[in-house]
Amino acid sequence: MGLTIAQKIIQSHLVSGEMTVGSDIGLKIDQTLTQDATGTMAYLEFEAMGVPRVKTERSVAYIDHNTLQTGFENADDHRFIQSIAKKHGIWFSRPGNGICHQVHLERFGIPGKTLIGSDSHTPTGGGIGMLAMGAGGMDVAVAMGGGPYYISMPKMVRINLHGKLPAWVSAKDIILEVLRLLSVKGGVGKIIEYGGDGVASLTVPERATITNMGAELGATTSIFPSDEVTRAFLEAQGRGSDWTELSSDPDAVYDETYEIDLASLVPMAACPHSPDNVKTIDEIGKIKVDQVCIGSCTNSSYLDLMRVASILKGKTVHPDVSLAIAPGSKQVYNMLAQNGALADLIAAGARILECACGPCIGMGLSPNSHGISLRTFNRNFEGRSGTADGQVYLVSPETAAASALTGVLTNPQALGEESAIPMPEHFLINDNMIVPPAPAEEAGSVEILRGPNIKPFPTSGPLEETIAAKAILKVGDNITTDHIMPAGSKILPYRSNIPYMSNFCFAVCDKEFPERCRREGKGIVVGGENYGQGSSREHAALVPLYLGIKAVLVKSFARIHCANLANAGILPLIFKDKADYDAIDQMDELELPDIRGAIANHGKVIVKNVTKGTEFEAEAVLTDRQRAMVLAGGLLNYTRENN
Ligand code: MIC
Ligand code: SF4
Repeated sequence: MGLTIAQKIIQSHLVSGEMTVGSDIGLKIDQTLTQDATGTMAYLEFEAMGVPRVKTERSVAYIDHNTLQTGFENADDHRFIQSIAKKHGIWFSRPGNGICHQVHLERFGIPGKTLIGSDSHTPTGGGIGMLAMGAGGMDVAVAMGGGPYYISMPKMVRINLHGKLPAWVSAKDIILEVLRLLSVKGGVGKIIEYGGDGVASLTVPERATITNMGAELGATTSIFPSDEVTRAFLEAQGRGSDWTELSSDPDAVYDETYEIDLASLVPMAACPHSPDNVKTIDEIGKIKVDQVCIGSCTNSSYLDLMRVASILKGKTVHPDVSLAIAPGSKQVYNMLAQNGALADLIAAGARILECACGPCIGMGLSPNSHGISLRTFNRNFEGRSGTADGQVYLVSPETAAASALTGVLTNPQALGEESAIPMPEHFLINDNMIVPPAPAEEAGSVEILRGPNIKPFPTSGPLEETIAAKAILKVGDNITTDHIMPAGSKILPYRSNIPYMSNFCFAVCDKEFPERCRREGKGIVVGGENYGQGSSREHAALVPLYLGIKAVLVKSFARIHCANLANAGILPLIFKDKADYDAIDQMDELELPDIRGAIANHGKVIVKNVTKGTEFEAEAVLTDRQRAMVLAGGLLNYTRENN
């Protein structure tokens, strides 16, 4: 039987398990990446493992999230990461060099290789045919130490793209169409592979926009073939020798197949507050716009910003609109500066931000009260922009730029003829902001620089015989990691300070939650479908652990968050019968008798609702390895016990 692209990469990296859907597989990891908001914790965990040098082919530490530096905290963490990188064999991308996913695609990604990153948008690398997955910091630490990365073997989904996009419709509109079709949970447990004759018409940055936002489908990853377009991109990056061809076998078998006619697509937007709340621009109508933000790892490539510059050239941003633009990398920024496009953006009135995540993660540029913000980003979860009642619409760079000029949501197809933006034959290559690690023989003398913001991470003990705790919080469907552990400029600087962060846990849903946990000393969180969607931040598990959360009982989980809970030693459980969710009220007394025995022996997980006098069954969402991990009290304890 023929293989899909992903199955070929999995087969060549398989360390354990079998390639049958749902089985636990271990994969050899060739490359890792971290960013600073998850990196400090990941490197503290890496240090705790006691491995002197990374064992991957390439590991890169990026600084791109926490660049506001409103106090000493971020700068201290950056110095910590830089010194760790130097000592342990990791390349260091300095602040200002760009967003991890954009820079990794430009400078390090290689078709056919495996990559895990402590950021959920790591699948961006699928744009050049990498098997690139988001993971929790602990999993990245283990991979840096040479350990495999474990996932359950995903289903294979094929999306065939046919024909060519019409003028003014772009890659963002393709992925918004996929989100409309499949929803934010439609990709869970699946790898999305793109094929069909339309693929050849898409450049690598366009493909990367699509694989990037596959994270919003909940997919394990998304991937494009590696073809002549990929070769031309790598050659233009001076890395032609990294290219290999990669395609699926003609008789490859997919679990699901979808067809999209590119020519029939129109400009679209994801309306507040979910990336799958997709409507056409014309359906939404000419709503008044207060702010436009262009950038993020989804849409900040050279081609994206050249398109924006060509729309804004010689014009002025509408007086009621604030337009901010963050180029994705120093390479992009520098090229725009050299060819004059930057001058066009500045002249039009754009507020140019540094090459970083910026407003995408609420680091500045929060919209006004009730403000409508059009963003070329990938997430519009409630409150993520930093303004609780901000209304964020996710759009293409073309729609964003057109609307910035008119002051109302505008279909860019109204702009007339679209000018051609050619893919450069040579990108500007200058890696002077990427610091290589110290040679192994000098590593011993590198001092690790630790600031006072770094506090020890919480540890957990072995799983108790019986868990008895209240349903300390009950939430609904699609709870995101931004609900569980918000980011933004006030909280993000404290990613290495779990005690401080705990004051904000679930703040979006219930401000009393941290206080209640402290009073009760322990608790069980109850939730609906797709619990933990969004970010890979393991803080959404470590902070609840610190607050005494013993188990999370929901209808279904998002992949990375579920793994992060197990890594932290918190028990992830799903209702066997989803109707049992309705019968639990917040603060009901719950009991999981002999839970240790049930986890160890694959026994029935019984949940007693002591308050209501009822009882029902739940299931642990754990592989055999994760069972051992939870019994030991998390991945670090498990690794220590098994070394
Ligand atoms: C995000 O887009 O939510 C982030 C910030 O990049 C996160 C990582 C983090 O929380 O640090 C992600 O996507 O994994
Ligand atoms: Fe950064 Fe936003 Fe991309 Fe996350 S989604 S990596 S915050 S640009």
